[in-house]
Amino acid sequence: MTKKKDIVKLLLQGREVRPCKERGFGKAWANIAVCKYWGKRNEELNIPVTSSLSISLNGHGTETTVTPCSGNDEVSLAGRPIAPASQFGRGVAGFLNMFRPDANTFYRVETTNTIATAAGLASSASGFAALAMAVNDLYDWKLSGRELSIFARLGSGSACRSIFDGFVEWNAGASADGMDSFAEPLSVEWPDLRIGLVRVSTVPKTVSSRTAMKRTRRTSSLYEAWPVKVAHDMMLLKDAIGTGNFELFGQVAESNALAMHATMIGAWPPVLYWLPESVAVMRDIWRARDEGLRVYFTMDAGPNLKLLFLAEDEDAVKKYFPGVDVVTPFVKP
Ligand code: 2P0
Repeated sequence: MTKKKDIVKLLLQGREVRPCKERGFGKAWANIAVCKYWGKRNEELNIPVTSSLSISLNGHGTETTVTPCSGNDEVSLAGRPIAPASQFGRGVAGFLNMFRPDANTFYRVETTNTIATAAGLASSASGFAALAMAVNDLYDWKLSGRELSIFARLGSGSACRSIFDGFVEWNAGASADGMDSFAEPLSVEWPDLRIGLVRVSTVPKTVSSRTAMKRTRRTSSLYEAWPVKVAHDMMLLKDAIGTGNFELFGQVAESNALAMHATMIGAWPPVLYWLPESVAVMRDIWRARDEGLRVYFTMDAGPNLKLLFLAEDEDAVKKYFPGVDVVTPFVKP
C-alpha cells in the first residue's frame, strides 16, 4: 500500500530536507464547503470518493511557524503547549513524520488562529494548510499550488482546499496514488456573498468527521446515492456561481448539506450531529424564506449552521438571527 511518505518523496522530486532559514511561516484561511467532501476511496492518503467545492474565508484562518529544534517536537496553539498524545498533537507529529529527515530532527510548531470571533471555525483545514506552507517555506522547496494542495491533503482532506482563496474546487482524481487529487481556485469572485455563523453549541463532537465518514461509507445504504448527487450538484453550483444565480446557489448548497447528513443518519451506528437547537434554526430559516428573505444554510460535521445570503440582506438576516456572526469571504475583514 502506498504510504504518505512515498507521496511526499514523489512531491519533493529530489528536493532536500535541509533548512535554508531559521524558521518557516505559513498562513491559510478556513473554508466552508458548499458541495461537501464525505467519504474516502483511500483512507491513508485522504483521497475522496467525490470532488467538492468550497469558499475560503478571507482573513479567518491559521498562522503557523515551524522551527527545527532538539530533543522533542514542541507544538503550541495560541501560546499554550499541546500534549503530544492529544488528537492535535498526534496529527501534527504524523504530518512531520512524513518528511522528518532522521529520528533526531524535531520541530517547534507555533500555531495561532486568526479567526476573529469565537464562531467555531477553527478547523484542521486551515491548520494543515498553514503547516504545509510553513514547512515549504522552511525548506524553500518552492512547491507549486497543486503540489502544496496534495501535501496539505495528506494532513487532512479539506486542507487541500485551504491552500487557495475564494471559490475552490477539489478534483477527486482517479489515480491510485492521488497525484491527481488536488484543489484549484475558480476564477470567479462573489464580493456580495455573505456567510453567517450561527453557533448552537460549543461542546466538542463525540464522533470525529474522519470516523463518521468511514462509517458512513462502510455501513450506510444511502451512500451509493451520494456520488450521483455530488456530480449533479457540482455542475449546478458552478453554473450558479458563473451566472451569479444566488437562489440556485443557496438551494443546491443547502440540499447538498442535508443529503450528506442523510447519508450519515443512515449509517450504523447512526451519526447525528444535529441538536434540537440545530433543527429549530433550520425551521427559522425556512420560515424566513417563506416570508421572502433570501437565506439558505449549510452545515458540517457538527450542530452549528452557516447561513448563506447576500450583502443587501444583511440587516434583515441579523433581525431574524440576532446572534449571527457575519463573514465576508471575498473581502478582508
Ligand atoms: C467538508 N468536512 O467538505 C466536509 C463536510 C466535514 C463535513 O472535510 O479525515 O477534517 O482529515 O480528511 O477534512 C471534515 O473532514 O477529514 C470535512 P480528514 P476532514 O468540509
